[in-house]
Amino acid sequence: MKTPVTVLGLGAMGTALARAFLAAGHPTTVWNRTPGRSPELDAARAATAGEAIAASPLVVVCLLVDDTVRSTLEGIDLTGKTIVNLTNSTPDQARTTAERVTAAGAQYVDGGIMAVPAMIGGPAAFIFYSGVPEAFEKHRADLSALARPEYVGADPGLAALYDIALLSAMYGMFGGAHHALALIGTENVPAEPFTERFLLPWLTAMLGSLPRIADELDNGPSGTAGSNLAMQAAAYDNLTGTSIAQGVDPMLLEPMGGLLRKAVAAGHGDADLAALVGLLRTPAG
Ligand code: FVH
Repeated sequence: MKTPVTVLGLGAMGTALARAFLAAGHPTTVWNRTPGRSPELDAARAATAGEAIAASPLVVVCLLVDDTVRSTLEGIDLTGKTIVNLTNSTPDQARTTAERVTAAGAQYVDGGIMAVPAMIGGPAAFIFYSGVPEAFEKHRADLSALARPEYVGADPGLAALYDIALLSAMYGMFGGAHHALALIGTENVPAEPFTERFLLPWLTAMLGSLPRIADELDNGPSGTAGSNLAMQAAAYDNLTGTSIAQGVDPMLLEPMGGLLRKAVAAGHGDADLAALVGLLRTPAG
């Protein structure tokens, strides 16, 4: 028999998680603050979070924001449970929730979902986990019903750090793409062919340089920069200038221009893009 699981939260993501557990044959109990959500799920319905938690050794929590996780679990006896919290959190929030959950008798594993609801249970989805290693290993196979599990360490804050790093990269990428689409839109260039023929191939080619940047960060520079920062800083003025001339807000472009100028002023004009990473770290970071 498959491990019974409880899912707290039946928003878009919680519903997808419950559906994946059900499809994998797990006896599944669900609870949602507002009753009646996702009536199509063939799961046991609990009237309270406490009743839902009592039903299963493995409890997956997926609510909107972190503080609601703590208020939902407040006062409930969690003895012997494994709490897997897949709610978006900061590393510090995850550590605080881990302390509270541990004090209430459970083992805590935090998670960061790298998927949208439609991807859950499919091959491209993965989830970062961190926290009590024994609890994760005990439920690794159960959690595999949701997405490929990627355990990143015992510190409960690590999964959130990995998650937020990838989300930051995604928003930066979409920010650039959105700016490009706004720019070509000023001359009524249709978005679809531009995206298919130029934007996607260009971004894909540029993403190919990420392993070289990572290698330089880990092992130091190797050879002369093909596209040095002084050249890039000089050309960057044309990006912001064109944006303003075409009536597109340069708000998404400006931070990178500022960072390039800072790098050149700090003597990194001959360096490659990897040199920018160190400049992003504040003294306390
Ligand atoms: N959907 C996505 O694409 C992303 C993918 C990556 C992971 N995120 C994170 O997953 C968390 C849940 O997201 P969601 O998409 O399920 O969000 P909603 O559909 O808006 O559902 C929110 C649920 O949270 C419940 N809730 C809200 N406030 C409270 C509260 N004070 N006490 C108890 N439950 C609460 C809400 O319940 P209700 O409004 O129906 O009563 C929903 O069940 C999130 O961290 C994403 O960042 C999703």
